[in-house]
Amino acid sequence: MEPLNSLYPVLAQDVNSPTHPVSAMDYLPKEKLRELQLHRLKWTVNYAYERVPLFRSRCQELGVKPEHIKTLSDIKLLPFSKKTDLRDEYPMGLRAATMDETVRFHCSSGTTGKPICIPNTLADISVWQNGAMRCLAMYGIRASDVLQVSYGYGLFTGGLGLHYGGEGLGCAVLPTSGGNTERQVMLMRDLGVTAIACTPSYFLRIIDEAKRQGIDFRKDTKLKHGIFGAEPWTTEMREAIERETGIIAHDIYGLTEIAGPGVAGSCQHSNGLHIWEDHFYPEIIDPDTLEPLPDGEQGELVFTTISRTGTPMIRYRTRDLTKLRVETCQCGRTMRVMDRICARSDDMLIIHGVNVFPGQIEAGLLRVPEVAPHYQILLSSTDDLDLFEIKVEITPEAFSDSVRHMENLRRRVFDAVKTIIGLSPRIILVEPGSLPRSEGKIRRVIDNRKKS
Ligand code: DLL
Repeated sequence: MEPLNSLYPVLAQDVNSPTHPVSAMDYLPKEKLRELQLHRLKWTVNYAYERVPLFRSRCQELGVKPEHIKTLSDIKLLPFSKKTDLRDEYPMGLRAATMDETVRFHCSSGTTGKPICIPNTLADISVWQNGAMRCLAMYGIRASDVLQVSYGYGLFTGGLGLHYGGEGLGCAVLPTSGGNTERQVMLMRDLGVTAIACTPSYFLRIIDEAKRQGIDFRKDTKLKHGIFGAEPWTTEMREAIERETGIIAHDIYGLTEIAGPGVAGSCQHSNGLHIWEDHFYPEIIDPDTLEPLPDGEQGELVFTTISRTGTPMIRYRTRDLTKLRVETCQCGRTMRVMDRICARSDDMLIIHGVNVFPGQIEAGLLRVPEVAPHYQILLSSTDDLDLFEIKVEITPEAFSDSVRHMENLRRRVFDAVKTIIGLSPRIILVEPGSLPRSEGKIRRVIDNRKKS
């Protein structure tokens, strides 16, 4: 008898090929891709103009009409949108779909003020699932994999996004959500989990717990893949995780406003992420002049959703800083690659007049082999002086009672950071396990400086 599963072509094992329905779009010839993007862009602009009053009135202020969009580069005629628009129009001012067409809300809290709320239609959920499935397929994940989803489920998009992606590929999904780390590790081992999806910082917490239980990832688990994102993390962090556990640490990117996890993902050939451009049209702009920048130049990432109907977002300023690569990827996918995102413009710290991103500090710290991937950046002020301190955990093997050894190590950590940022922070080496851990997105910067 024909097995029931064969009715679903996505469950085939050779999913990662140009002929497979999940991955085929990844390889769409460039001219076909541009044609499709233009068609979808025109459709989206017409749709949003008709249904979203704020977009229509902004276009009218600029004297732009949907029929002015004739080529992809005409996108620059359109107005930008920002997180504050979603806040100002809270809860549903940018919604294009009716309540009948809406099937799910996702919200993100942000750090201050009102949350943003994004209504999704069934078609949106399917576009998003498609993005997540294509990422997982690209990582090498198949129907035979057991996928533990340790991103939070709920208003946050991490849990449900990876859940739908995993189920769509036919994986056995273990929806643990975040927290209860002791049980997470037990289930990982007992159910033969082969892939885990969570924030990189939560995975560090899971590594600690596995050590506490005497579990060796290489010998006692079947874990092969980590699907990490939702917060900036550096190449150095990726290497530290891979060294420690023997897994491959893949990068997944997304944001609530545009879909959720699965807007872009890393492939094995580039230390960057393919953007699923058939749904999410990327631009890089100069954040000061707002002018589009050519591929290869670093700036702010802007997305236009070209196949979403619940809340179409047009020229949405993400605040994430990156560049689009000029060269095509060796893997053969035609979808453009962006550099991994190690910084957001709103995370930039100005210390003693110098612009510093936490990722630069992380990169410096993790170049010292004795440093564990746990650190905290502390900023405070006395009188008019900024105090800049970094607390750093070191590995249990490197921790010692010898004052000379520790002072030597402290000096090397200081030099590694100073080389990158050009500033002289006070480095405080702390005991393994003493800094706070996170179950979701971690907060590594504590800025208690007086605001002027
Ligand atoms: O963090 C969606 C997500 C869930 C992505 C799970 C990946 C995995 P938001 O809470 O709306 O959505 O936060 C979006 O998180 O603008 C970036 O600043 C940051 N971010 C997301 N993925 C990455 C990544 C989810 N791979 C914001 N690398 C984005 C760096 C990331 N930053």
